Amino acid sequence: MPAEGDAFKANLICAGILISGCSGSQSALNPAGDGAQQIARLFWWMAGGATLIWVIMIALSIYSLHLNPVAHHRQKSALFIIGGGAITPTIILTVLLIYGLNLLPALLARPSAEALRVEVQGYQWWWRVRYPNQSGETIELANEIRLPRGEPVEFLLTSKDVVHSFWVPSLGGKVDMIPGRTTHLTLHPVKTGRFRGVCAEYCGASHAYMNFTVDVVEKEEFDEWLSQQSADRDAPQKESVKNGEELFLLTGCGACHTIRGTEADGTIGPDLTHFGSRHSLGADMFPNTREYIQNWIAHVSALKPGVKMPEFRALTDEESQSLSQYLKQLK
Ligand code: HEC
Ligand SMILES: [Cu+2]
Repeated sequence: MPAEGDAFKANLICAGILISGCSGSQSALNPAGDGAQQIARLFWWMAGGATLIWVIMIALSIYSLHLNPVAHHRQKSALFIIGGGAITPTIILTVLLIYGLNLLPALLARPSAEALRVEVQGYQWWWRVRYPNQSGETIELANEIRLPRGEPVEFLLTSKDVVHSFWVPSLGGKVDMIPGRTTHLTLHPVKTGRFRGVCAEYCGASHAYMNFTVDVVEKEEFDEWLSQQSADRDAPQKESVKNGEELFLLTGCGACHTIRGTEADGTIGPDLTHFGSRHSLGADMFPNTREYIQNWIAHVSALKPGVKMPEFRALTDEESQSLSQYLKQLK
């Protein structure tokens, strides 16, 4: 039997671990967007209501233990049971329901026609992202999203295979991505920072590795980023980069990946035009470093279960190194 002090310490550590889940870049209780703030408020009201009911129930249980076990007045007991067991919970739940339903119109409202609209398509197990750029073209990115602070942005969501769900807990609610349908979600970020998005609907072996990041930045920074991402890849100057690009095309990577400005125009996998500027590799699974990219190319099935990219074990070390070097400099 552990001493009482040890038990207290263990409780304290557990509580600390639980509470630490309430902060950080993926917490609905640490809101950085309009929708998330309203959802967090609803959560706190519900938690408050539940605590109140819990306290009353415990108090009544303790009180009942001290009652004299003799026959009680029938009518009074019936009143107590119906009042406490049916009427009170109905009133509390109805108030919470009305409060919750009241939030819906604002959460579901679609922004004006001028608002930024971003298309996101879910795939097993990554995200295709399309932005309209300043000159009215649609550009394609993957696995990372950037948003200007202080503006509502509408997401048009769909899936290319199974049902996924798009959720950035710090910014707003979650919405299913359904094959053959387009669903809508409006996010209105109010704080800058990096937030984490997840797939919130079990979608197969690597469901847990289907994540993305959302960077909320000031409007000027956003515009600059978008115009940089709209450009084709920089034409290779150095010999090593030229070789890397040639190898990329020769190896057949271009059958599935697009690199704008080259012949690679595949659409099965993520667009890699500016892959080197992403923070992560494999839908927020690994840091985007040369070592991880090299490993990814040679052993991808061991790294991400069920991944829809073949591994290229036949490549020599020099070749996969050259490819990773090439991909890393695609800023
Ligand atoms: C049959 C299609 C296919 C081929 C061929 C292919 N890939 Fe992929 N690739 C994919 C898919 C699908 C993904 C997304 C995997 C995931 O994250 O679940 C991917 C992901 C990647 C990523 C990570 C992208 C990101 O945003 O995180 C890199 C880098 C990559 N591939 C490089 C290559 C290279 C280099 C080659 C050639 C040696 C290649 N791929 C060949 C389908 C392919
Ligand atoms: Cu998914």
